Amino acid sequence: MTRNPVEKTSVTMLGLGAMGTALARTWLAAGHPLTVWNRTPARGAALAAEGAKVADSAAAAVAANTLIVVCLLDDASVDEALAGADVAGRDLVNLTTSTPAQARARTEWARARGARYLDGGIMAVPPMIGVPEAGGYVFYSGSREVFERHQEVLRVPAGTTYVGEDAGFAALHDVALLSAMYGMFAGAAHAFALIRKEDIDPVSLAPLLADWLVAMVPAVHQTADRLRSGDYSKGVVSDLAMQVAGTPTFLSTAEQQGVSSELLVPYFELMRRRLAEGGGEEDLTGVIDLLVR
Ligand code: FVH
Repeated sequence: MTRNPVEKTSVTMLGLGAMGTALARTWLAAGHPLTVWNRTPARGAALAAEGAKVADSAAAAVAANTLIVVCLLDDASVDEALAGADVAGRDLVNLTTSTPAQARARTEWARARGARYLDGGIMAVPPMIGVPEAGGYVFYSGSREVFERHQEVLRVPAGTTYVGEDAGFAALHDVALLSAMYGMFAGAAHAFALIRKEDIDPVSLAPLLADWLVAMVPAVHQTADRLRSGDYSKGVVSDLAMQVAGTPTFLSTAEQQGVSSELLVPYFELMRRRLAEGGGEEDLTGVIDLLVR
């Protein structure tokens, strides 16, 4: 049974951590009959009070419905949780953070057991779930059939962005975006470190920093266009030769401020290598080719 009288799809949710609980709540609130399971049963109590059925095993939760959503700590916990479950005939949607290789292997795992598989990468934190204006969404990849069949249900907690039939692509997009985010956080950390010992209020730097980062964001579109065309020099405003010439200023300033330059040095080193290879008239796009082994 996967439909109730008002045609809301029944959902099974495996994993009631911070994210699983947030997801589960949105389906309950939207009127979807919900069966939940969590390794530590106490975490299901609040959802039971809100109307969820609590299964006493992952196998029982999987047996209850066709649509099975999994949101556990990592790929190993998915293995452990599903070890005794019969997933044949199920639509398995796995929102556990994994690597592309783990997602592809999980597709084969599901296929061998007669299940259809859709992988997901969540671009949101729990408070953004069920709050459309927060802008959170989930990358999906793998079975297009599963995605299209359940799109309405999957859209309840957060937006959906399908990125292809290769099950590894959702994880790859997820990790790509989060990697860029860590680069941005690293740059911001260095900026705050530079002013840390001065009479400059971090709160006054913050809006300047945020506005500057936003002003630089369109550069990612130029980078993408250059990667596609293969021409890294056309229309370049700030060329690599000029930028490398400026790097000693950044390193000396860090030194004078008593700040480690360990976050900057690896990137500057790549810029220097690309310049040495003859990329002086390019922008920074050539660094990407040095990273790809
Ligand atoms: N929370 C966040 O900010 C991020 C946002 C982006 C996506 N991530 C990913 O979502 C997955 C789940 O994250 P979470 O926030 O729900 O994580 P926890 O609150 O730590 O809950 C972990 C759940 O996993 C269960 N679990 C752990 N190990 C096992 C196992 N061996 N067998 C069965 N279940 C396991 C754990 O159960 P319990 O400790 O309560 O018994 C929780 O249900 C994750 O991939 C993030 O990267 C969240």
